[in-house]
Amino acid sequence: MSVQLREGTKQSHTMAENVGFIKCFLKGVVDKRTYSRYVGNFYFVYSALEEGFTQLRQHPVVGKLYYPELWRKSSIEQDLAYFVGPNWRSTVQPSPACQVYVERIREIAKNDPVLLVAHAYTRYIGDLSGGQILKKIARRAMDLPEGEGTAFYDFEQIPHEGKFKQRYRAQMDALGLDQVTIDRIVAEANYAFKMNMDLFKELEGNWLLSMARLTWNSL
Ligand code: VER
Repeated sequence: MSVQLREGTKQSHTMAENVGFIKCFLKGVVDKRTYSRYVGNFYFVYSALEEGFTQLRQHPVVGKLYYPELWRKSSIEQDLAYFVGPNWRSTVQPSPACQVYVERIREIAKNDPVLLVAHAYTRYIGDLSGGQILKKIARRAMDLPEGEGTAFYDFEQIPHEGKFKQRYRAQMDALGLDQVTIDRIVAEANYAFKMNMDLFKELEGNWLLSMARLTWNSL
């Protein structure tokens, strides 16, 4: 199943990398305001995902991928306290695309739990793969002091990201799922990529607005 997931989402991955916000981010163009919206939305996404895995830790399939060392909710809390301030809980809100994403995670956790595997794969394996590059870019782009605002990218309980990914893939392959279920998981992973792209596209609008504001202010 791990190979089918990788092959079956290749095109989505390329599309996600090509959304304007991500392209700018990769070039080191991102402001703190837009970035705090980006991590703010992920706070709600990971909260829903991690709540789902907690509720389903005894589930015969989903329970086999119960790895709290991957969880991002508390790292994102630290980053939001840095970017937004100590009262971030009263100001950070999920965007419309984020609400759709969170609703989907909650719905499948309740009615079709096996599909949660697709969501864990899309986010956590992605985080483990691109995380260190993105951390460097974020630090440089926003001129962040050492150890501030980048907890999202640090997996303190996972010393060897590559080895962990191998273990995770082996565990996915050992779930013993039939082809119909695997196909449904691959389709859900593509939907997860799409929902990520929708989040990024919303931010693109915000980013353009911030740039226009900056230009206007400097005239
Ligand atoms: Fe990707 N990714 N990624 N990625 N990624 C890799 C593997 C991988 C990279 C780099 C890499 C996303 O964006 C990026 C995902 C998921 C996602 C490398 C390996 C960069 C530079 C970017 C740009 C930001 C996004 C947005 C997502 C998901 C929303 C997964 C699931 C995987 C694992 C593929 C596998 O091996 O199965 C260098």
